[in-house]
Amino acid sequence: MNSTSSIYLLRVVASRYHQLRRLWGIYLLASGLSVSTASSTILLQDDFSSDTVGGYATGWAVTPGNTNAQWLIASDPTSPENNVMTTPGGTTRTTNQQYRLSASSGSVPGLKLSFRFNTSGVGTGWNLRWYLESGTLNSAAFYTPGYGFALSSSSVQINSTSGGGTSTDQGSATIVGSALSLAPGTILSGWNTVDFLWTSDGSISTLSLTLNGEVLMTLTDSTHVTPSVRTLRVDNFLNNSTSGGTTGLALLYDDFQLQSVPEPKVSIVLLPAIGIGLLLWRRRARLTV
Ligand SMILES: [Ca+2]
Repeated sequence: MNSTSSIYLLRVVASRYHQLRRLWGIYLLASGLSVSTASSTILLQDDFSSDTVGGYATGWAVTPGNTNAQWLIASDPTSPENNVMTTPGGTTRTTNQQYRLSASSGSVPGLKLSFRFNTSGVGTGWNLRWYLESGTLNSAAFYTPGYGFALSSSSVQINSTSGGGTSTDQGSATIVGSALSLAPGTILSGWNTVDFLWTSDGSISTLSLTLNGEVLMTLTDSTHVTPSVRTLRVDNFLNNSTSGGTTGLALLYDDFQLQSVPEPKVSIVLLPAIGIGLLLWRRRARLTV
């Protein structure tokens, strides 16, 4: 581009500032829409419809070294024909870990874990912790790099997991940012829907936890900037005050979906070129009328 055309372009941009802003807004909107409609790859999904009530959930297992009972399939108390997965429950105090290996996602721009949970049988003495980890577990207390979240009836936090590089390094989970107190009633008495999103632009990760359609927590972290997952892992804690049946005092889970998602900022790099191109096309079209 020579100096004359450069000056011409600057004049066009200056004279069409408001149009350019509008085009920018339109493109941002289109970019946002493209994120939600761009192809996502489902890495894992499970609604337990092919499992048998009273049996084990296919593909789910007790974390190695954990002595607690494996989770079972139960009927949804609000919709008996629907199969759900339930923690053992029914004991005074239960800590329990389960995991499910998925096919390796490789390195992807983002990961999204979604599921439903129901705490109607466990009062307020519970918490659940879900992690997307890049390694495989070989011990009940063995973490590998990734991110996850912890949720209770009164608080939420996002965690970074790290370490786990050798069989003698059990790794750890640490809080990223601060824990957030939840107002009473935030956790619904029936089914709740969780979406945990981990995206990265290559230099920083953005983590977001959504509960029942409302974002509870969003933060950024640079500990891990390449989303990948090999292990979907959960730790539960139940502090039941009375004994109960298998489904009476247990956390219930259903409708798991883990997908790789596109990184939302990629398409925005094209914005200036397309915006100016549209502007020049409009100006040329107007001058040639
Ligand atoms: Ca189901």
